[in-house]
Amino acid sequence: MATKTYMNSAGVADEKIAGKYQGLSREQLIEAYRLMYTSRKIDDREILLKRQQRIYFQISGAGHEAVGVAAAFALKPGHDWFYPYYRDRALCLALGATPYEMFLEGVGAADDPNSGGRQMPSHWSFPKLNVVTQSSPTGSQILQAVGCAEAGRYFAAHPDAAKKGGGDYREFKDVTFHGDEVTYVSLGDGTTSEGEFWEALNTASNRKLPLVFVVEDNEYAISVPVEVQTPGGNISRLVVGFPNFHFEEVDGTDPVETYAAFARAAAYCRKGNGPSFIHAHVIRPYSHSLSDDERLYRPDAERQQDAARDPITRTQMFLLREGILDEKGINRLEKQVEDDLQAAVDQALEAALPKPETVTEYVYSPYLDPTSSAFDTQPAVATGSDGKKPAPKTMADLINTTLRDEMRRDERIVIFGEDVADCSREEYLQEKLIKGKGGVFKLTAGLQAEFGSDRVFNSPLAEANIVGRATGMATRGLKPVVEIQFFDYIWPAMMQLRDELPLIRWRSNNGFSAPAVIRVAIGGYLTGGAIYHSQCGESIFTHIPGLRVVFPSNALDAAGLLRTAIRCDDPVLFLEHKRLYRETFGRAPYPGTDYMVPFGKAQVVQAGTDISVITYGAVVPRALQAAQKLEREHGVKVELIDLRCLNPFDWETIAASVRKTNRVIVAYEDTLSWGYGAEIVARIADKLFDQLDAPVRRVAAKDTFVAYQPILEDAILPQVDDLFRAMKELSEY
Ligand SMILES: Cc1ncc(C[n+]2csc(CCOP(=O)(O)OP(=O)(O)O)c2C)c(N)n1
Ligand SMILES: [Mg+2]
Repeated sequence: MATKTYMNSAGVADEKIAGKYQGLSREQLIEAYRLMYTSRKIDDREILLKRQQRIYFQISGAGHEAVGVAAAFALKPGHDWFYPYYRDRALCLALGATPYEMFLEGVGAADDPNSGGRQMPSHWSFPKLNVVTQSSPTGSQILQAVGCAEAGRYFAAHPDAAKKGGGDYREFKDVTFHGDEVTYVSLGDGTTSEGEFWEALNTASNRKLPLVFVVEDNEYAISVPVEVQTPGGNISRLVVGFPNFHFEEVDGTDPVETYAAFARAAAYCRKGNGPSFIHAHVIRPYSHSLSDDERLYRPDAERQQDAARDPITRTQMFLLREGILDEKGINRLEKQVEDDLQAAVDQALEAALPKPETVTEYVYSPYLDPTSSAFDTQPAVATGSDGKKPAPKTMADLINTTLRDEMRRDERIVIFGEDVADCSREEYLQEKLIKGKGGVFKLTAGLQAEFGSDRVFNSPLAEANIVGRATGMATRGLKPVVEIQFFDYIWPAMMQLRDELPLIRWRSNNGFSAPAVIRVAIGGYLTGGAIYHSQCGESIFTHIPGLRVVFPSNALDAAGLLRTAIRCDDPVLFLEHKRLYRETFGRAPYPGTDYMVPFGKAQVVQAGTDISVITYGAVVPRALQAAQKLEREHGVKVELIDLRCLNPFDWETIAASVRKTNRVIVAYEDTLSWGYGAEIVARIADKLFDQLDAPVRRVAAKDTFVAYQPILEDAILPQVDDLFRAMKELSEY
């Protein structure tokens, strides 16, 4: 097919790559063939090794080799950034990864640079080359690539932000950036059906980001043909409406033409014109993976048609036809590749395997422990000139002030989310026509006005977009502190939250990390909040290894824990109870610019001897009321424990309390069954069985959603009376 280059909407003319072979030298063409052939032969060796059960999975890059080599020739490893997918073996080889490193991943060796035996083969991660750890969910890399491109641009505009800071995560996060860098992201034709692909096009287009999107179109997603995924069967036709893009549609089995397309695309991005989109038509000669047999859904004739376009034979014929290599030269090159691969396989099969006791290494940062005393500081409340202490502030106020002070301290912090900006139409702010919004709960009010629109800005209404971009930014060393407007709407971001953000460090064996903060407004007791503005569900997130989960119940803790979340080196889900934002309970004067509460340290709200009540969030003030009433009316002394942080949680404080009182209730706002309390109760039953004088009780919401009518809401959520009754019953047991 002929390459189609579309004029971009900015009207900038395409870069012409001069000379024969689109500017590639004869040596480069030979090298291209060597890399492509190596890639194919690695696949062949892996297939053999899999059949011999010496590796455990195989997915090939066969048919996609020309695209990878062409891209690598037009881009720069260690300078540009790469979010490839599993078919990009040739890309990684051409960027500088070695066959030995690839075989190490196949055997799952300790020294596998991709993951140290944690990921399947072809899940690339080469920190030295700026190839960022890749996962298995199709398309989840795309929004992260957007965030990566945004980070590069941010550091170019704020070079001081890249400096190593002291006393927080910045000590362990080296930042590199180049003003003309480009981010490469690739995906298959089937993956264009994922919503995150479209969310990424949206932001890349809107922000004119230097991103090269590459769709490697082999016309199949396992057994599903392209016309089922893509209306009309051609993705190029669907995306042309996106402004600011440069588009290329190319025969991706032709390395020379594909190189030219990449060179034009990269030049367009480097100039700052916007993103590029390369649609490369390729083939898939080896079935989807070794677990698939394409003969079940593709007739021979179709497969033969593909085979006629095989990029390996095509390029070999090209070299012969052009007199660049003769048959002898080809044979010599191929023999050399095969000998080298044999040596690499032999070496990889001898490589040391990872030790079982290392499995939990790098779930969290090995450098900075947010439970340590480094994050334990005292409030410093400034007294006014009149000698008076400042007025107590609400949780909402203190979160806002903490964000502001941390942004002043650390230029790497950026804030985005839905409605978090004061006003996206900056001129209204500048002309002082409006006051500005700053979040639906006003938690980010005034931050855009102080720090500017490149540090505080609105995202599109798309939650995966928020978390995916934050992950990419954090990988590069920024500290995104993003907002999910309502916990009830966190679910579109669930793939990013469950399979990406918390896993970046572990799955790359500490090659990369992404310590972002996700602030989420959560919870009910709102009177009228109903089903979709009242949900809890924190246990779904405490169940994710690698994610810290925090849930403060008062203003002082919110300030201290938020500062710890921002300065620490792990991803944090920071849950803010909407009902507590402006509550009278738990107000506090601003505790100063360095106040921190360590993670995993509970607060004993009131000491007692008769029952332990373990809770957190909006149940804390309710349990306190019930406990006070119980003491007043029945003389029962409740020890009330506010966990404050749910992962990690403070087992020592719980255990000490249960040893003292021998009776325990775990109370939480979420639905009773399978909730956060289940884990705490199970631990108590397991570890403290002989300390108990009564069954371990839970008080929680009914197993339903929160209803709109206040009578129903009251009946569903745990109330002071429910807590009182349970405490009284247990004290009498
Ligand atoms: C979110 C998600 N859904 C399903 C899968 C299973 N799966 C793996 S690859 C694949 C097909 C991908 O097709 P395409 O994007 O065209 O890439 P190709 O393999 O053809 O290069 C599917 C369905 C997955 N990995 N992730
Ligand atoms: Mg495909």
